[in-house]
Amino acid sequence: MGKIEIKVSGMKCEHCKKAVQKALFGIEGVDSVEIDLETGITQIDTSRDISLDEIRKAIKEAGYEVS
Ligand SMILES: [Cu+2]
Repeated sequence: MGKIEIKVSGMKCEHCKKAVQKALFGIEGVDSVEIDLETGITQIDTSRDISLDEIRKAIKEAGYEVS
């Protein structure tokens, strides 16, 4: 349905990437997550309207920032 692109900062390794993925999949309606570790560019496919605030909060709780 929807596509959201954000930039996540603070990821340094595969472990960080997995933590961000896990945080995003914890949000209802997140169908797929593609993360480029080098740039932090994160593409999210969603099956409902998810606010940027909701995404920002989940990522912050995992210990990273949306820039
Ligand atoms: Cu890491």
